[in-house]
Amino acid sequence: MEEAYQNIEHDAGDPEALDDLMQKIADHKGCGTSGGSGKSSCGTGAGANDLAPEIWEKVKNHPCYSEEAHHHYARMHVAVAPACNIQCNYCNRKYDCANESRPGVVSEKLTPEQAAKKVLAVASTIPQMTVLGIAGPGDPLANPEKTFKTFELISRTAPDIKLCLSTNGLALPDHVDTIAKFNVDHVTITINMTDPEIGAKIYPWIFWKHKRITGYEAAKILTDRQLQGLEMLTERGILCKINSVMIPGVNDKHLVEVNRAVKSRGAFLHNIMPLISAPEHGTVFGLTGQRGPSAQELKALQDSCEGEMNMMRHCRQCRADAVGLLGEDRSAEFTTDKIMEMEVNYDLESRKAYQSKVEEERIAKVEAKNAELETLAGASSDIQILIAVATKGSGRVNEHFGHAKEFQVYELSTKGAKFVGHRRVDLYCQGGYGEEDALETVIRAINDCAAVFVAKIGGCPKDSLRAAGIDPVDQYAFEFIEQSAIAYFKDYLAKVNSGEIAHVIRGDADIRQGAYVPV
Ligand code: CLF
Ligand code: SF4
Repeated sequence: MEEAYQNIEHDAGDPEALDDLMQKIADHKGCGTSGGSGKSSCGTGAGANDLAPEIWEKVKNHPCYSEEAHHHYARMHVAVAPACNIQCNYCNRKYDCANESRPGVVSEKLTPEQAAKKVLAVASTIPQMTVLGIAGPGDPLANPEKTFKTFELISRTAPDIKLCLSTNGLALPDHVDTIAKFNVDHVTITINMTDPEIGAKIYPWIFWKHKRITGYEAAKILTDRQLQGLEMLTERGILCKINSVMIPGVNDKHLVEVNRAVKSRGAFLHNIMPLISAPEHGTVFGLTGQRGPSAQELKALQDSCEGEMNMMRHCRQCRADAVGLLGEDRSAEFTTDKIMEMEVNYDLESRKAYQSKVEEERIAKVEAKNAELETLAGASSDIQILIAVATKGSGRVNEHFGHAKEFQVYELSTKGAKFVGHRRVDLYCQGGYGEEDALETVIRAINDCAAVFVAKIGGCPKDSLRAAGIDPVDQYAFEFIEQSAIAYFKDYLAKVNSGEIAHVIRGDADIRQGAYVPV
């Protein structure tokens, strides 16, 4: 297998450049620990002026590594890796890898050659698709031939696409050199524990050195291999993101320790995701009634870890064959049948031209936000509110309430508008009429928000939202989200200060647990 990879040049750069980059990543580790304004200069929300240029170059159009980028750039996954070498209690083999995906079956598994064709077809149709990830449906490194063959084909035919990998980490130390050789410079490791006692409650077994190992011993091997793999990757200047599944009563408190352990080993980002668990998924946790966290439980844990390290909060737990912006799924447009009939016209120049338009929009968005933020300068208040936003991308309020499949959630304060999560919902509008049951689930999903920003909304849902204490806001239709949110907050504060409205502390909200049904 190794010989097949020899023809790919390892382009990690000269040793001095690598040292320099590693130093910058190491410096990055320091942010957030000393308090003050340094905190805001790292993590997914960071912009061009906040990160070392080399790191910014790596993350600026990666939708998972940059929250800001995820409004504009898309990723795709190719499902070339069916086998797995461990068992997680939140995974049912019939379903996507739950580490990286919603509980929905992968439509079809691909050969590396089919995957390479699919990447070209998507790249020529979606010019803002910048990242190719392999994330299952099993573990990519339990299928190394298929995974690296796919990377080899794509790095030859579509060299502008970043390569990304997600793994449970058991086999990681054996493949770090190959990962570096293929210029895969973004690797996600799912680490749910560093304490094998806790690990034994999450992983019934691992398959290691041709043997099935269970219990404490299995979890000990897994955690040792995960942390070893992380250290090896960061030593080589490869950006690492850690995904952790928050399982209330099992590892929720322990994840603060996990956060410290991965931070100290140079991880760039930590993504704490909610366990999604329902009996219909057929998982151990689903069948035993293990619940997932509420929206506020998840946010509280993410906030508590943010003192150590910035957190990814925009993960959509996507399918192993997902295509598109993180909040959308266009995989049904790119089935193998359709791809085989497609005329593929992979044109690097037109991709670049499109992306430079995206950059112009992105700069305009940041300028608009900063200008609005200046008008808040000097304002002093402890009040914070959450708002929900209906958007289909580009950082604008551009989705109708009834068409929203998810809402993005922003926290507003005198510091500005900060993205803190998203909530998947059932469609309210079903073929032209409003679905009242769906409206109830939407309200439960955004119950912790003071307002919902939409491009358009009908009279009935408006009344129901108001009755639930949520302000339906359509005055910012098609405007930039953050600029609008800051303007709204300024107005909100003025009304509270004048006594026109009372500031109300909102309650908790639901994270959707049911199986995802693509529409
Ligand atoms: Fe895919 Fe993962 Fe790469 Fe992103 S997903 S392999 S880093 S390109 Fe992203 Fe999807 Fe969350 Fe993963 S939103 S599940 S974090
Ligand atoms: Fe499932 Fe992924 Fe866990 Fe393997 S690593 S058992 S595919 S969730």
